[in-house]
Amino acid sequence: MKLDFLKDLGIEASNSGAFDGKWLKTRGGELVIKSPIDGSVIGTVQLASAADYSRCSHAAHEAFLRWRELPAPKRGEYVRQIGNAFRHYKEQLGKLVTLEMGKILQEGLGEAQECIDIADFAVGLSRQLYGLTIASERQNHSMRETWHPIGTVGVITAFNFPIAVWAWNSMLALVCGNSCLWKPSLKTPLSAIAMTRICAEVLGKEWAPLVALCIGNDVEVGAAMLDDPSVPLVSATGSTRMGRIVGPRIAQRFGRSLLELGGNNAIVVMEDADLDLAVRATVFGAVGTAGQRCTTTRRLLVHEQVIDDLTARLVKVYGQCRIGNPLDAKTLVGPLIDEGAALAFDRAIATAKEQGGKVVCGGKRAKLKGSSKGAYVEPTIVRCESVLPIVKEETFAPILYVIPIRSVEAAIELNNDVPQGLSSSIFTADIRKAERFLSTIGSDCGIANVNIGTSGAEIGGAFGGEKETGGGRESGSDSWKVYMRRQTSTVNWGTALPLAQGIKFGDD
Ligand code: UN1
Repeated sequence: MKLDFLKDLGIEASNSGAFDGKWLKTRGGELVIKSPIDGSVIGTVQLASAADYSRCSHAAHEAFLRWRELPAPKRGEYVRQIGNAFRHYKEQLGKLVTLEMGKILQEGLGEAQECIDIADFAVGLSRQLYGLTIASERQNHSMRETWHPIGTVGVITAFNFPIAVWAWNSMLALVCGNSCLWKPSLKTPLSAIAMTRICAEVLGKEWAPLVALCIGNDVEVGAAMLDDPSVPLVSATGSTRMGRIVGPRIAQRFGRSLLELGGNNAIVVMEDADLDLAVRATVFGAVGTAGQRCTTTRRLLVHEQVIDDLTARLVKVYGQCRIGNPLDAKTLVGPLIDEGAALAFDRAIATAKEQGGKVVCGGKRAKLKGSSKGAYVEPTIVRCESVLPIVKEETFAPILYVIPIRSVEAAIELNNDVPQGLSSSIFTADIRKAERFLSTIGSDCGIANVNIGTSGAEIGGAFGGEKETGGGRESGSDSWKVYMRRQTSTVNWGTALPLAQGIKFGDD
């Protein structure tokens, strides 16, 4: 594999895993990074220790104290230049994401584009951090709400989106007047190093500590961040298991957490749906990123009149999906992140069979031409006559459970009958069914779509979900508000001191 492009991104054979405005000489031991494509070594990272973490946190906080005083549109100007730098490096970034995470190149490039998009969004936002004026009940008083920076935003990211989810958080955090401190997945640290280098170059010496980076294990670096009083907000993406640790621990110190955890997303297909669209959306949603998005389609709830037809069409398309090297333009399914993920896939298939599911296609490790050390699996469809216990679990692999339904009401009930609540969609030509799905008595998810799939959201909307998905919202819309503190101010411009609620106190 040609790795020359890594040099353009500043990635070397051995890399420091901590950045506080300078790359530190770290003390946390060496991590060897292997590509999931073929197991080849693509670099090493010197991990950060708890002491390295403290340096990064301190530098980020100091930078914040100065940065918050810069007018927001001026901060936006820096982010504009960062967005342009992302544009400049888009090809290399997309390729690095593919190399390190294993998603196909088209999706790697898509992820780099998502970083560009959120930077652009943040630039506009830097002139729109709008507050509110409120009618005061008291004469000669004015009332308003304003938004202020909060400090250093801790960002914990998962392997499946090595750059985009950090960009959602950090680009907003920067225009809001905060600094960021990133703890990326230990499975994809090189992508984090590349992004940090790009941003640091644009920010220059004065502002580089705003994008601090600390690559280390959960026990030392993760725990330090969760307990760090100078990190008022931690935005964490990962499993529900992780969220159960992160959420309460931050709450313990009255910190704020923004959690984006597991999903178990369903597409509902009604009898009147456009099946061509439903097939395409399902394949992208269930097979894309080898089933490793939190928005991946894991359940297909299909009206009994069309379930056999739709399943047959899907089996045909699944049979044509090429599995292999994700850098190859013809490939649609790359490897899973590692052998552990493939074992989870094996286990889920075995459990589904035990519980009465019928594997309609796939279900095995993929046999590739030539030898490969990657964890390649076949995209799999499991037909279930009812909801099996395994269907309620999120397995980060391309397994789609197909379940019959008789009505839109039954579909909504099943859609909501899982612990997670991230994304959902319905395929129908009937406005009544579509609107019911989106209504108060419809899908209980953070994302509910009509005639498009569950994954591949645009950055303009708020992203996140309910229940065990954690309740956080990041990316577009008014998600920026979680990165700021709100202040309510009442100003008396008169000469009397009337009290609210008409209270008379003393002689007035
Ligand atoms: C994730 O899997 O953590 O909507 C994020 C999507 C992407 C983001 C997924 N834009 O599928």
